[in-house]
Amino acid sequence: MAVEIRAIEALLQENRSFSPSAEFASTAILNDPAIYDVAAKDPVAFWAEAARELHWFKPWDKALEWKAPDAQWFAGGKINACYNCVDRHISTPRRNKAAIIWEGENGETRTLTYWDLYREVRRFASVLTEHFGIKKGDRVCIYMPMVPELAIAMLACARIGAIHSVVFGGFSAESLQDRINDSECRLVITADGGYRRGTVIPLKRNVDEALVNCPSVEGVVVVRRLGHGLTDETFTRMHEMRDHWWHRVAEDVSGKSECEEMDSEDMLYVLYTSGSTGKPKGIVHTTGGYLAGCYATTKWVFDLKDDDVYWCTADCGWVTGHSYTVYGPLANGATIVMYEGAPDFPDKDRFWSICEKYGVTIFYTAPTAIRAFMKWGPEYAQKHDLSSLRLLGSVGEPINPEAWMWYQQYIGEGRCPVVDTWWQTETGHIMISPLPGITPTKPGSATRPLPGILVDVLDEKGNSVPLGGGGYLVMTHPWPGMTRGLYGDPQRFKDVYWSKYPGIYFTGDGAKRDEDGYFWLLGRVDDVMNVAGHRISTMEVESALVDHPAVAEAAVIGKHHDLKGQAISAFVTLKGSRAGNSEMADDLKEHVVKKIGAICRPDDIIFTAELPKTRSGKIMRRLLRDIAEGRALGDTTTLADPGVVQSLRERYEEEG
Ligand code: 7RM
Repeated sequence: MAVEIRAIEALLQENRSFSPSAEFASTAILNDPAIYDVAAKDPVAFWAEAARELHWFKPWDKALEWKAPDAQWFAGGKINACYNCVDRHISTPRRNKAAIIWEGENGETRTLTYWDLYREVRRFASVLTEHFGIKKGDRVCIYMPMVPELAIAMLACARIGAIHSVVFGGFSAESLQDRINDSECRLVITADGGYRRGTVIPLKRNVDEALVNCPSVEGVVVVRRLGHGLTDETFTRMHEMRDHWWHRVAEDVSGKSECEEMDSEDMLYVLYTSGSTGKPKGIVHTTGGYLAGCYATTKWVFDLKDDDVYWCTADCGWVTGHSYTVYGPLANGATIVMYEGAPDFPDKDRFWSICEKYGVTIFYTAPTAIRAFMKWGPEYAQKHDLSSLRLLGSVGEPINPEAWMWYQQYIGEGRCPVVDTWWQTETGHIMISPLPGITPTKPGSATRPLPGILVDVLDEKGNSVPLGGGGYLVMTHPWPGMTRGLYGDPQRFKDVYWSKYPGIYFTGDGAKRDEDGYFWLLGRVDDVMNVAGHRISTMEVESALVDHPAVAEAAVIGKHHDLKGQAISAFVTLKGSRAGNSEMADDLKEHVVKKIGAICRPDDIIFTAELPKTRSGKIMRRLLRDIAEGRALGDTTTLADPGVVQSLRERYEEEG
């Protein structure tokens, strides 16, 4: 094994790039590099051609209407996302093809063909309209484990024109409450529970807690996921009138719901994501452009064909689950794999056992997972036959070259192209990524923007930085999946994304371009952390900490972590002259979990009498990062009291 690891190091030393194999390229959906130039000449016409592959009830009048920051793609066109993901396939031989292959954490499996999916979605859409009176434009919150009903619920909303707001099942009752209230959801769809690493996540109990203060919610639909014994008393107390079992309400509706003809610019969903202030942002996506972007990029980047078995490991609570578990692949009529649980349950080979069992051909996951696989060792993958795999993808954070090489060598067995895909909740779909049959890859680089996507790297003044240099990553031309705004907050939308450079979309990421024009992403330039691929704002965690009665002040930073990318470190000042101890630290960690959820639990808490601040009172997180990561301290001249960092550093080194 040592020999093989050294082989990876040697490969890295060579600093080489990998060109698509002739074999892969010859059968790839895209294999002519001319596509980049064709698209660059007329990006709007290029995207319009892609959008024409979808089913439109009525064609659009104009492909793009653009007055920054407001874009309208395919305005005047009539379309339905559910129709494109489900209905259109049942009049083709895909009718009997597996749409969803699902595996629960405890090993049970279910397969739904496109016909099955059609029937289930139609029935649940009837539940929404006939039983609950949900209409076009109403918001519906979905808080569920990764079970087929989650995708069914999303598609049923899309079918009738209701706007879904999926909240990741790992979020706490309070986070759920904030999100429900922000967009005033009328209905919540949940399950009695879900399984994660062998324990039950009490989703319904969290919903009950959240709904104590959600005046807009009229009803709750509950999927029975747990066994009967666990269900009724332990986790689920059904509130009469308000709560309904999914399987019961589905019995007394017609099941004949038809697709609503939506305007291309009608809202499809809202999805909350962390910003640099405490309040999460409701990212809005509309229908026609978003679906066209997801459809086309899924097909091009993953080279998706009819006989593929495609597995994106992202939970539907994140945008990756929206675009690349549900909308993109299903619009392509693909077979998708959906897995409920943890990658190391019951053992660390679970993902590879799933790949082998279902013959997965395309596998898409996050660097944080890849680094965990690396740490566990290649023997878990080597226990399984992974020869069905033909393409690997990565998303969520910068992938370090070692992890990239390890993924390519041990999972792809040197045979599979690796696509490192950069995009955001706000961009809706992949923006920077190789095309696997065309673009040579370099480990650690997302390579270049997709055809039809115009990207630049700017300096502080807005000048384009020449090749070889770094700066702020921006988009200089609208694209079909771009967010149309923040739910109910147009001003914040302008401030956050469109004010740094007028008319240009600011991503919040830093990037550098090498001499070949390849992009190397450098992470966020604002106060947003990336913990195991999840975006968490430092402010959100800080607010949770200062909410604790003993805390006076808190500063939170993301500190480098080999597996998770970043880990949360919190510097805390207690009220009065209290000194912190380990019980207090545990208490604070639990408090954060309760306020926002387990993914936000700080890894370490450092008690300090004072935080380093500028003279204007701004906490200098940059210095805290230097301390936490053991670097020489950067510029301290703007500090109000330079002594603070010195003593903090000494304390940190003692305790760390
Ligand atoms: C899809 C998703 C977005 C932020 C983004 C980046 C980081 C995502 C990559 C990446 C480097 C990548 N949406 N990011 N993908 N950084 N290389 N391939 O993750 O809204 O949750 O996060 O994630 O900082 O701005 S997200």
